[in-house]
Amino acid sequence: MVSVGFVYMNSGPQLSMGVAYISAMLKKHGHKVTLWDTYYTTDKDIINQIVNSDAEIIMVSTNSLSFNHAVSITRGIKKERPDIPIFAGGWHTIVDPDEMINEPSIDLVCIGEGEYAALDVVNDIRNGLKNVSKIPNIWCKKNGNIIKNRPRPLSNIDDLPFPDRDIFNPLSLMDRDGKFFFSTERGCPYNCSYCCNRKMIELYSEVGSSYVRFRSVEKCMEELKQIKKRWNPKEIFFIDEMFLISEERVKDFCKAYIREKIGIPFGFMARVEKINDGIAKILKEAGCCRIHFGIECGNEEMRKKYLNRIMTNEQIINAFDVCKKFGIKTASFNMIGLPFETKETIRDTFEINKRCQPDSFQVTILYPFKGTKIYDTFKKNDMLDLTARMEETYYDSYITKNPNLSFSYLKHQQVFMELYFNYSKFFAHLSKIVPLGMLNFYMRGVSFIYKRNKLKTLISRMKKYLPKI
Ligand code: B12
Ligand code: SF4
Repeated sequence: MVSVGFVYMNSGPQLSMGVAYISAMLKKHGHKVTLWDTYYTTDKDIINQIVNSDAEIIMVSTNSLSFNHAVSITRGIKKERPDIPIFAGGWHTIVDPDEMINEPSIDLVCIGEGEYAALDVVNDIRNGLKNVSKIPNIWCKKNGNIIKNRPRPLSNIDDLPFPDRDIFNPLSLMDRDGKFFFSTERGCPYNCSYCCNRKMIELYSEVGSSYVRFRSVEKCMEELKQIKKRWNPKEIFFIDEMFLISEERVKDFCKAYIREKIGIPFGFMARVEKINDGIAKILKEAGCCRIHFGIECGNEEMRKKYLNRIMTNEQIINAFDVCKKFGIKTASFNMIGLPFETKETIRDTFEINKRCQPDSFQVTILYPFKGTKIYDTFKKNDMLDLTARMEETYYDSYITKNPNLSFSYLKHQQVFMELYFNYSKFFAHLSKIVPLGMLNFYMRGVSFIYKRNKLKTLISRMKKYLPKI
């Protein structure tokens, strides 16, 4: 048995499905896993506790936004305990493994999915990590050199043990609205320019593996029944990139959901092209209560040119109408601050949402991640400002410069739209008295206060107690 310390860079109180799967795999093979979660513990406490623990290896899971924070923790640990190997994985390692392995406090990185790679590394600990330079998916340092092993062909997700939710703080198991995360699939076949998914597709095509993989309906039902018995959540949310990829599978899934009497309302994210009356009816009968759609940008041309999202406004409107018809709630996800965005294209995003009337709405200022096509577009056009503000969520990070629009204009439009659509009935009444342009102008004061982090967090926490207007 090896004692593993896992540091999870958590910007919200949310579990990481990746950490949960890796922990399950390690525990299944007799290892001990202790989690340190940055949402609940200060860096100082994490470092102190780890250096005084029995951990024989430290694993760190970080995305790109929390990379700097992760490094400040790994450096703190390395300073006190240079003898403990530090092993990093997660999305920043996937999009920029070079930056990760060149960080002096990191000894090993995992360039893709981690369950089997982590197991091989942990099994090699007692051997003094002599074999790591041969473990697929692992990059490591040896005698001053960096060894870059090939990717490991992808596994069948049905062969993995069910994710270990027990290592997390129970508050992380559900989001603020009580949605319990569940995974039925991995990967997505689309190629949106701002999505890191492409990195995984490219990585695994090198070894002939398809990144898009499904769990069998039987395995999903078995895990769902366990979850129902143990936690009985009021809603399940499938965190799959693409729950609706295969209509046939969704039909089988829904039939089984009814047959096995799971009975918990569920929701998921989907592409608008994938919804129609037939599938919506089946979903509704099985208990589907909400679908999250990415509209992203209301201007068709811009959506296609810069985001590589090839869908029409008509398809978007139809998806929202179909959901409304079947009583399925909708959420709309949007981005502003696209390359060469103008006031008019932001207005298009506003208008399409006004037409779609989502039940909930989110708009972020586009944050281009390294390794994505849109990052290259911003870079090529000298529209990146890497000295700019970076926080651990993309709601508060902004690293682009737009030739047409200032940051404060974008921020104001973000806040205006968030308030307008999340309190749409109130604003619909108000805009009968005050013209929309004027309303938008007078909201500047509100958005200035709202964008101060503390107030924003407070409002989002209070949201669930506020009456829906
Ligand atoms: C569902 C989802 C969410 C959910 C649940 C997230 C969760 N923590 O599980 C919610 C909505 C909460 C969410 C939030 C965020 N997300 Co998100 N999310 C996803 C999505 C669609 C699926 C994630 C998933 O569950 N995958 C399946 C699991 C099994 O895989 P995994 O978590 O990647 O873990 C595997 C590997 O990464 C690796 N691994 C991970 N950690 C480690 C550690 C070690 C030591 C090793 C060896 C391996 C390893 O092994 C794991 C198992 O194979 C991905 C897109 C995608 N393609 O994955 C985006 C994605 C991961 N999210 C992203 C982002 C940016 C965020 C936020 C920062 C957004 C924000 N709020 O600003 C937050 C951060 C959340 C946090 N807790 O800190 C980006 C990350 C980009 C990047 N370069 O960093 C992605 C890739 C989307 C994108 N833009 O392309 N997200
Ligand atoms: S549809 Fe979603 S998951 Fe798929 S590539 Fe586009 S943004 Fe990524």
